[in-house]
Amino acid sequence: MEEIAEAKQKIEELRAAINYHNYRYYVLDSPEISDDEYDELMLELKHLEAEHPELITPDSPTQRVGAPPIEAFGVVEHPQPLLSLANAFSYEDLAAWHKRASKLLAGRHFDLVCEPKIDGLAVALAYVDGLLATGATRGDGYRGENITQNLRTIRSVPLSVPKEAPPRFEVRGEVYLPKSGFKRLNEERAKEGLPLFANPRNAAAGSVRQLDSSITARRPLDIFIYALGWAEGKAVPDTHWEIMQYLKSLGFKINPDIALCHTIDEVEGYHRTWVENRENLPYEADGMVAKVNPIAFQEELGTVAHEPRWAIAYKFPAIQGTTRLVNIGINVGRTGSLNPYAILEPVRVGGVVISQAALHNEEDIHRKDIRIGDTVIVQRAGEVIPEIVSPVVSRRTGEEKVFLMPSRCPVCGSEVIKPQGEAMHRCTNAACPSQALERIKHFVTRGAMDIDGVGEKLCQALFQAGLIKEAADLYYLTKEQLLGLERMADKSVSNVLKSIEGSKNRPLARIIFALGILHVGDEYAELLAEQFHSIDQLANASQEELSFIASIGPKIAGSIVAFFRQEGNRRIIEKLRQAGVKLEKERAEEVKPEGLPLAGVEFVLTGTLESFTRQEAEARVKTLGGKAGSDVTKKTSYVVVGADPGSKLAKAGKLGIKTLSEAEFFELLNQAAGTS
Ligand code: 9MJ
Repeated sequence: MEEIAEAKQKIEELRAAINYHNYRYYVLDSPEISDDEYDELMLELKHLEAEHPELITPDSPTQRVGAPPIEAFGVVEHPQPLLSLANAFSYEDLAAWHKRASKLLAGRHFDLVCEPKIDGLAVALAYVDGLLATGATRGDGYRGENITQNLRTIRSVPLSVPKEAPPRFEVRGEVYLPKSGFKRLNEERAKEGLPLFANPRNAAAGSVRQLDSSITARRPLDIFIYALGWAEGKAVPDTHWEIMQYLKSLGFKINPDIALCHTIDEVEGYHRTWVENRENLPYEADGMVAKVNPIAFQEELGTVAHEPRWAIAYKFPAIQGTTRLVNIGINVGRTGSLNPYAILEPVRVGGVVISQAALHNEEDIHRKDIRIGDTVIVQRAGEVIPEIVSPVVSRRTGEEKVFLMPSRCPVCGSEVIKPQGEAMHRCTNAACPSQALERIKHFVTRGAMDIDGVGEKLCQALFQAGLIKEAADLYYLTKEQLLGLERMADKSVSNVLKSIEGSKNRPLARIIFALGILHVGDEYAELLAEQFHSIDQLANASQEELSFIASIGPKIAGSIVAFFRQEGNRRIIEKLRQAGVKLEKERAEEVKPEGLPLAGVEFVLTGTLESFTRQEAEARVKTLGGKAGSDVTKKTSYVVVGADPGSKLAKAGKLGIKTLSEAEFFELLNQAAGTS
C-alpha cells in the first residue's frame, strides 16, 4: 500500500514537472532543461506507469504527443493523427524494438528505411487539386494550428504539384533552421538586444508560429518531407522507400542521406556513421529514424500510446567532453548582477574547442556541487553556450575549492548583496564601471534609443578612451574626439553624430527603457509612459503612487524609486536634458484617446491583409485612438477579415460582431483620419 502511495506521489511530481517543461518548450519556445533531461523525466514516468498501469490517467503527458494548438491561428483537424516517435538510446533498445516488430509480423523479413532525425517542428501539408491547401503544426497530434500562410513563405515548400499527383493528399515533414541560419539569426538578435533562441528547434518553432507571416518570411527556414500522411484518388507506391522517391519526383525536398537497410546491423552502422559525422550535417540532428519499409507491415504493426510500432528514433549521444574547471570568473551586468562563468582547460567537444561554459548563479553551482579544480563533464548542443553537466566526483583530489560569491564587486570593490527572493547577487554601486559600460551598450540598442552606428564595439572604445563615462556623455561627443579613435574616418564620424542627434526625439517609453531601471523592460516602460507625462513626473512618483498602477507590484515600484533616488542617475537625467534630449511626451503622444476619432472602437484582425502588415494596421488603429485586440469578445467592434482567416471569423459570426473586408477597413481608417 505504502509503495503505491509513493509511486502515485512520484508520478504526480513527474507529471507536473513534464507539463511545466512542455509548456516552456512548446508554447513559450524557451526550454529550461536539455532534451536529454526531459527525455529522462519522461522515461521515468513511463516506467512508473508501466509498473502501475492503474495510475495512468488520460491527462498524463505520456498520453499525448505535444501541446494543444493556440486558438489564434485557427485549428486544423488532422484526418490521420500525427504521431511522435518512441526513442531508443542504445543498440539494445534498437534490437529489442526490431525483435518485437519481427515477432508481431510472424518472423517475415522486412527492410528498414533510415534517415537523420531533425530537431525541428513537425508539420502536415495538404494538397488539393494540385495546390497547397493547408499547412498545420502537429499540435496534440489530432488538432494542429493553421500556419498555412507561414509555411507558404518557405521556399522549399511547393505551392503546387504536377498534375500526376493524387488529387488530394497530405505530406508530413520537419521544418528546421539550418545551423548557418540559426547562427545568423541569433547574431542579428544579439545586435538588436533581443533574447537569443536556445537552439535551432526553438528558433524554427518560434519562427513558424508567428502570427505575422512577414516575420516568418525573413527567417531562413527549410523543410524535409519524411512521410506521406494519406492520399486519395490515385494509387501510391506500397513501400516507404518508393513513396519517398515518388514524393521527390513530385517536387518535395527529401533528406539526401536517406538509406535503405536490409538488416538491423546495417541500421546500427548507419547510426554509427552519423554519430561520428553529425557535425558535418548542415542542420541539427538529435538522432536517426528507422522505419519499417512495407506500408502493409506498418499498418499491421499499428500504434501504441501515440507512437507507431513501425518506427523508432535512435538518439545520438549528447555531445559531451571532460575537462578541468580552472576557475570561476565573474562578469558584472548592466543591472549590477554578478554573472559567474566557468573558465575551462580548453577541450575539443564535437569538433569545437570550448574554454568557457555558462554557470548561471551561485545556487546552480552549489546544486550541481561544482568546485574550482574539479574535473567536469561539459556538454554542448548546437550553437548554444556550452554548459557544465556535473563534476566527476571520483576524480577529486581534495584540493578542490567550494565557490563562494565575492562579498565585494570584482570590478569596483563595492558591497555585493543578494536581494531576497532573487537568484542573482548584485553590486550595489550604480556607478560601477562594468555596469556603466553595460548600461551604455543597452542605451544605444534598437529597442532603447536606437542609435544606429553606435554598437557594442564603439561604446567600448569610447569608454576605454575615457570619452564617455555614462550614456548621457554620448550627446557631448565632438567630431575631433571621434576622429581620434581608431578606424573612424570623416564619413563614419558624421554618420555617428547624425544618429546621436537623431535619437534626441525618441518617445518617452524608449527613454524610460533606455535608462535601464532594474526590472523595467520595454513593456513596463510602455506602461509607465502611458501613466506619466515626463521623466520628471516618474522620478517624483512615490512607491504608493507607482503601486497603484495595475500590474506594477512592490518589487518594480521599489526598483523605480531606488533608481531615481540615486544621485548619479539624477545627474544623468540632467545631462540628457541639457543636451536637448526630449524627456516628456510630445503633444501627439499626450492626446487622450477620448479626443480621437476611433476612441472606444476595438478591431480584431484575422488572416493576412494585402496592403499592410499586421503591425502597420494596428499602429494606424492606435494612432487614431482605437484599440487592436487579439481575441474576439463581446467588446470587439469590428473583425477585419484578410485572406485565409482563422477561427476568429467563426467566433465573430457566433457573437454577431460586424466584419469588415480589407477595402472597408481601409475606407474606415481614411474617413477617421480625415476627421482627426
Ligand atoms: C524527423 N524528425 O526527422 C519522423 N522525422 O516519422 C523523420 N520524424 C517521423 N521521421 C513518423 N525523419 C513520425 C515522425
